[in-house]
Parts: sequence; structure tokens; C-alpha cells
Amino acid sequence: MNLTQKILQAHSVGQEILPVAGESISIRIDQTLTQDSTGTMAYLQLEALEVGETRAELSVAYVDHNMLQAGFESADDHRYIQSVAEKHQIWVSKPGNGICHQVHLERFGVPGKTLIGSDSHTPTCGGLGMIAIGAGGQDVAMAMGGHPYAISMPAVVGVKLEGKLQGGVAAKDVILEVLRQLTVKGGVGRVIEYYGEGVKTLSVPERATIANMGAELGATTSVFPSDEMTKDYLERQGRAEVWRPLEAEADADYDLDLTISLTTLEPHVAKPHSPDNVVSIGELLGTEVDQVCIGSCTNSSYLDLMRVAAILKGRSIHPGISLTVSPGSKQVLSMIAANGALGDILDAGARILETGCGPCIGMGQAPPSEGVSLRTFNRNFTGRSGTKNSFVYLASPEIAAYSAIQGCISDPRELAGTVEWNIPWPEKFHNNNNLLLAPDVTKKGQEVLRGPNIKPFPLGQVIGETWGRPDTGDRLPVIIMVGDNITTDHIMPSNANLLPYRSNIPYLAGFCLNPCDADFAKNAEAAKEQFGGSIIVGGDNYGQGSSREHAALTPLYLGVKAVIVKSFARIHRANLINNGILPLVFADPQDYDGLETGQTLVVRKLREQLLGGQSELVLESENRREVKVLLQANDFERKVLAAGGKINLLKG
Ligand code: MIC
Ligand code: SF4
Repeated sequence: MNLTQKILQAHSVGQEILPVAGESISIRIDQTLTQDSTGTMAYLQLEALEVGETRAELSVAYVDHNMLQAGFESADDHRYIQSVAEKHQIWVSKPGNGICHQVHLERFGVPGKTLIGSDSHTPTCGGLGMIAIGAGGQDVAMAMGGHPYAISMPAVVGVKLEGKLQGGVAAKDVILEVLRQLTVKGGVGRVIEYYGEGVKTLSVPERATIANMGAELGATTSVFPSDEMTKDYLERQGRAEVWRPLEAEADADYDLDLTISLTTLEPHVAKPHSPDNVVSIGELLGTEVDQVCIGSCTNSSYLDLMRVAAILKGRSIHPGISLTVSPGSKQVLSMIAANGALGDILDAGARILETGCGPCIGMGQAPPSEGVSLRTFNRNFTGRSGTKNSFVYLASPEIAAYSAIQGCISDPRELAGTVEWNIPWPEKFHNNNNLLLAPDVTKKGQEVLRGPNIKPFPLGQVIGETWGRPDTGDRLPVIIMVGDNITTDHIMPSNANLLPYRSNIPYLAGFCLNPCDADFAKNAEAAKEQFGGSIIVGGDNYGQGSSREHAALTPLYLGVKAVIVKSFARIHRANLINNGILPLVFADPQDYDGLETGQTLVVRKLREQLLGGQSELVLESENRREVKVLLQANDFERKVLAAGGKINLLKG
């Protein structure tokens, strides 16, 4: 068995033999995490499900995304999260303590355990040898209720790493190379497992960078062995006792094999507007840059910022550049403050932002119009930076720091001999945990504090014999046709103006699919009024990116009953089902071309077919043309859909 199979086997519920790839497997979840921007909804759902005290071994509620507090909304959400978490005996990581994935790696991750989190970059802890999976808030709430988590048994891609990275080449370049080869769809239905001699040369934070951006491949997760490096990291974090060795069996098989030579790897950059639009740095040398942003859950570790400091030390940023640095955690910030590296960064002209997601989620630092921004982040989708016509490039902290000095994209290998790439590890990482609140029994069952911005969330409707209304012939109109790789940032944009409303679905709904069609919400409401609902049609990999359940809840609020696409991204598909929206896939992708906006479709005997396990449904258009669609769902998912969502089903 490979490592993925070993951990899944050890956590499998009710199945002694692992199913074949693609079939459903239920796993026991040891740990859960939430962050604030998906967390408010997850906890509202936890309350609706009447879950009570968390039954996971460990649950943590982080506040790291929505930190600006430009009005009362975010502060109210933070207070809600803290009080509801305390009530349910969940750890609280307060604003300022750091980005959930970075802190989880430092303080909580345990090799061989399972973790699900309401954030798509939860796989970061795969760097510690965990099976860590991003999920919608409802699934995380269910795991806190002690329910197993169901996934499709993944195929496993084995990535063999050989050799050792050269100075100026970073872990980020490894994952950009994997993205170049596999693309943003290449990981769907797969786990990416790393092995080989090269792994031993990578520290835990470097492995975490690689595992983190496996999310951009659409992968279920990524995983590294747990070895001496892992032990060393945990010892320095003061957590030696949780270490255990873990690796694939010597003769383990993989469904797909890749080999990457770390020794000959070049620095890479992902060009606008997709993380898989990757080229070698040589193609971009000299590209002028306006803004450089260093940070995010991908690249804000102690190691990353020490390398940045080493490059910036004694130098100054280019006059045309704005450089921001957001440390990943309070631990990282206090350590670079204490050892003087922060001073080197400041002296060079950087603007220090608070520890949190910051510009990665569009919380400030929108680039200038048509500006070029070079970021160490993981996503460069159009508009995510807050400036629709900007050009965002993704690269390593080394490239970012050196380019900030030069004013244009530059190759850090030029610094050979002037910069020490080997960063000595601290004897012990600094651990002041006063922003990390352990569960306190005296708070069990306490009153939950809600602000006026927290609005009830919509619930789906029980599915009947058809999806429409008799007076309009049971038909529903297609209200939008979108193309391939539509992200959840398109479906439910996030920026400094919208993030404060993550617990207010009625307000957010007005912005649903706005980047694709500014009239979407208006048209959906009109269709809801006239037909009782509507249909979204899309291409391949629909719903890639963030785990935000809002990308299902806002269409639900607007009356969307079905989404028909060529293929789905994993988390979004699960979120649609959990909220009672039918996820349908064209049996013949060419049928996409036969559809157009405004056309209406009808399906007969829907409930019967749904509960009867029918996998192919026939939709009929006005001109009696048939469109065959697949409903790929297991028995439980069918019951969830029929009930109009998981909460309806479980609450009877
Ligand atoms: C993101 O990177 O898009 C986020 C913000 O972390 C999301 C969660 C969210 O939308 O709140 C994610 O990746 O899941
Ligand atoms: Fe935060 Fe960005 Fe990481 Fe999402 S990708 S968790 S917004 S830092």
C-alpha cells in the first residue's frame, strides 16, 4: 500500500478492504478546523444540526481571513465564532494568531491523523503526513458531530522527488512544476503523494508549501511521509510526542507516476490568470512589476521570511515597487522580530501587514489599474486581487523579494554567493499561545453572541416529481452559460467589501456570478418568480478553487435548482448536494453547444429516478430535443438531494 491507502485504511469506517478508485469511502475524522469566512456559516449549520459538543479529537476555530473590521460586521462575526466555539468546546485561534493552515502545522497537526477543514488549503498539513482535506462548512459541522466523512476513493499519483534544490530554487517551484504538468484539473479525484530521496532534503514548511498548492490541482489532498525531518520539526515545536514514522510500503504502486529532479529544477512563475499557466522564469525576466506581496498560507513560514530577509538585508526595494509582507503566524512574526530579520525587511522598504490572509483574499492591497502584481500566494484568478484588470503572477518568496529590489521579474540565482540560502533552524520555535484559547468547560453551553449581520441561511426544498411548476409546464430556464474552469471566486466573489457579509446570504446573493454576468442575480430572481427556479450551465472543472459554501448557498437563495456542466470540482459538487442543488454532468459534452440562455428544460419522474438510483436523466427542451445528463451520486447523496439538503434530511 502507498501512504495514502495506509492512512485511509486505518480510518475507514465499515469497509475492511479499500474500495477501488472512484467508489465511495467513509473515513473517521480525527481533527477539524474552520476559518472565519466559512466558519460563521459552518457554525450556524452546526447549531442547526444540534451537534452539541465537538466529538472530534480536536477542533479549532481560526479567525484569519476577515480582519479589517471596517464596520461592526466582522467584529460581530469574530465574537459569534468565539462564543459558539467555546460553547461547543472547540479551540479558538484569535485574530492575530495567524493563518489557519500555518498555525495548524505549528501547533496541532499529527502525522497519520485525518483532518477536514472548511478551507480548500487544509491539505497544507499533508506536509506533516496527515490526510488533510478541504470541505464545505456543513461537512465540517458533521465531522464535529462525530459523523464519518465520505469521499470518492482517490486514485494516487506518486511523485518521486530526486536530488536537492539549488540555491534560489524553492518548494514553490516544485509545486508550480507539478501544476505545469498536471494542470488545474489534473488532481481531481486524486491524492498527490510525494516520496523518494529528494523528500528527505525538504523541511516540513517546504513540504507544506507543496501540499498546500495541491489544492490548485483540484486534488483531494497531498501527502508526504513522516520521517526524521518531521520529527525534528515537531521537536523544535515542543511536540515531539506526537511524532511517528510513516511511509509507503517499499513496493507500493501508484495510479500515475511522475518524477521531478530537484537538482535541475528551475525557478518557475505562474502567469495570469491561472495557477497552472506556468513557465520557467527565463521567459519572464525583465517583466516590470508594480507590486510584490509576500505571505499567504503557501509561503509565510519562518523559513520563507528568513530567506526574504536574507535577500533584502542591506538592500532597498525599487522606487516603483510597493512591497508587502504578511507573516503566517504570531510565532513567525515574533521570531523574526526577535532575531532582527524583521528589521532587515523593514529597512528595505517593506510594508508589514498583520498575520492573516490579507491581500490573498482581497483584503486590501488591490493593485493599481492594469498593474502587475507578483505574489507568493496560490491563486491568481481574474479579479481576486480586487482589481479586475490587474495581472497577477505567482512565484516563490525568493523570486518575489529579489524582484522587489530589481523592479522587474528577476532570477534569484543571480544572488549566488551574496546570500546564504541555508537558514539555520531555531533550537526551539517561540511558543506564546495567549491568542490560542483551549476549550474551557465552564463555557460549555454558554450563550452565543450574535450581531445583526448574521442572517438565517436558506434551506433547499424537497425534490418532487419534477423541478418546475405546473403552470409553466414544469420547465426551468437556463439563465447563464459559462465556460471551463469557472472558480468559486466567479460564483461568489470575495473582497474587502463582500467578506464582511459571509453570514448574510441575502446580501451576498446580489453578487452571485457577477463577474460572469452582472445581471445574473436579477435574472435568477425573475426566473424564480416566473418559473419557480432556474438552471446554471457550465463547462469543465466548474467550481474549482475555494471551498466556500456561499457558492452553493447564494444560487440556492436565488432559486437555482440544478447545475449542468461538463465536469465538477470536488468540493463544490459536495456543497451543491449538501444544499439540495442537483449537480448534473452532460452525458455527451457536445450537448453543451446545443443549449443557450433562455431555453427551458423539463425532467419527468425526478424524485422516482433520484431515489431509484437512476444515473442517467433525460431532459427535454422546448423543441423536444433530448439532453442526457448523468447524476453521479451514491444512495446517501440521493437521499440528501431528495430532502433538499443535508440539514433537512438529518433533522427529519
Ligand atoms: C480562499 O483562498 O479562497 C479562501 C478564502 O481561503 C477559501 C475559503 C473562503 O472562501 O472563505 C478557500 O480556499 O476555501
Ligand atoms: Fe487565506 Fe489565501 Fe490561504 Fe485562502 S489561500 S487560506 S485566503 S492565505
